[in-house]
Amino acid sequence: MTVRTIATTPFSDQKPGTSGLRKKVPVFQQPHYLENFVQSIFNSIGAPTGSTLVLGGDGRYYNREAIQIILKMAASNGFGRVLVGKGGILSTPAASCVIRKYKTFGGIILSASHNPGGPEGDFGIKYNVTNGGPAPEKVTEEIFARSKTIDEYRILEAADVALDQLGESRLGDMIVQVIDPVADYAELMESLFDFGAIRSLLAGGFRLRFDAMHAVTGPYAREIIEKRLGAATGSVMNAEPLPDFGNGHPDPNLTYAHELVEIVYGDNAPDFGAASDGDGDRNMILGKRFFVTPSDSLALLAANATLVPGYKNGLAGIARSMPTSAAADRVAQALGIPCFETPTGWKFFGNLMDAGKVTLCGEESFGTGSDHVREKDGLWAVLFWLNILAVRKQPVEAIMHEHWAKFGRNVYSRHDYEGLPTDAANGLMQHLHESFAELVGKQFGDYKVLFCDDFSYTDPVDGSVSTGQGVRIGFVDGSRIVFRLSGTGTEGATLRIYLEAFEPDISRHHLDAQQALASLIAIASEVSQLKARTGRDHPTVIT
Ligand code: G16
Repeated sequence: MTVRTIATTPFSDQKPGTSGLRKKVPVFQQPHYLENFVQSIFNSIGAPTGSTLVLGGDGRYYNREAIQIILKMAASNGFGRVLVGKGGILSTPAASCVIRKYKTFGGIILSASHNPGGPEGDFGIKYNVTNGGPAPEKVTEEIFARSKTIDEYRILEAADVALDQLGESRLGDMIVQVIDPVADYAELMESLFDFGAIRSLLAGGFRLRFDAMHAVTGPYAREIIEKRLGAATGSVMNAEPLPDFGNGHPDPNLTYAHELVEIVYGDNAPDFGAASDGDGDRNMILGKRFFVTPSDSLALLAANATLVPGYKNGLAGIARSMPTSAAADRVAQALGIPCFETPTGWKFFGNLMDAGKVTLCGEESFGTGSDHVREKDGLWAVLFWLNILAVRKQPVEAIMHEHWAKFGRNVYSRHDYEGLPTDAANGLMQHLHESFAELVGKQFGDYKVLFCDDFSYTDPVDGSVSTGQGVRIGFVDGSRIVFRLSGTGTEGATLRIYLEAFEPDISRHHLDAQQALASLIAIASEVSQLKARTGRDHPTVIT
């Protein structure tokens, strides 16, 4: 086997977004495209010779081919061992778990998360650092810088590695160890949650449906929910991971997980419903005909954490992304613990967790997690809920209403406008920036604007500063509208409008969020000149 050094020229578009580099499959299939990016990762991370790397992906189209290329490049870049999930599979939280457990020199995860897959769909790649979390901005910037000057990459000339049986093989001087993608993760879950209590809940007739959306969590959920916890066979639906996710859009929200939503809102609805995304780090939680917003879910988990063995000693603190509602802040205040507000992106939580400042983290984008790994974790959130339900023995809706009665309700919704022309979306954001001075003090019906800004964050641990993280319009009564462009899309631009109003009045807690937020929705559209600039007056997705 010989190492070949291949001459190449840079691609100008290899800037990682909110979570790694995501592009259409045909972009990644261009000669040298994937190789350039992988070599840029290796060139910038400086792994000592003989280091171990974790490698796996969500099984989407091009996963297997990419794994073979990366293995051959790792073997010619000095790695001593690669732990690769069987069949090339590792969910994002499981990869984080394996990196931490075996103290590897980070890992490469192949996924475009919730974006659709298939030959014309999306593919993605990201590097996670040694703490198991997504690379921080200074690392992704370095990777991008290297990608702009790259002139060669190294790859071993060798036959493909067999990925479908467990065990070790050699690739040049490097060992490839094919591992069970589920085992380490399942063991970690058993150490955090009271599996006995959840087993009794399920044995007592509690019914659930978990929608794996033909993505990576199928094998994990079958093993944990059906096999170890004893849920009825078939409780996990769409459990077979498929390269094109069965032509679906593996985004666990009310629009794209409609099959599950119909079951949970239908006759004979189960007591609990949940879904996860392409790579298993997102979650959606549903009760019988009831949707729990991700912001409320974070607050509820925090308020009930001591009911769960892994968190019985309480929480050090909570962190949430800026557009996530302040429901968790109210819980933190009641518990007397700090609550941090970070930019969007799980990478911003890593330092806070490593420094022991926070235990739970969450984002409105269907992400919840804790310091057990350094990624958000879909199945973990589902098990956390099941553990709480097993202890409290009340329906999801009743638990949520009790929570609101105690803390008040942060009524919340996000409106997404997908596939906008990039110029129109940038123009809209620019217009908002230019309106700051004029907006402050302005009255819109019952709402008076208190402040406008573009969110920036100084990391309290390393002092790094991140600017331009989303336009905020804050009102005198504490309500908020936030505008942000998505950093994970691959087609045009996606505008996200986040709406939040605090409702202390218990007699209004049953109101539908869209109704309760109607005035703010109208204000958002007016101040951004939405219709005139985008031609749209209705969101693609409402959550
Ligand atoms: C990624 C990040 C999340 C972030 C989300 C936001 O999620 O890991 O931390 O909240 O993107 O996406 P956008 O920029 O589109 O609003 P995932 O699940 O896609 O990896």
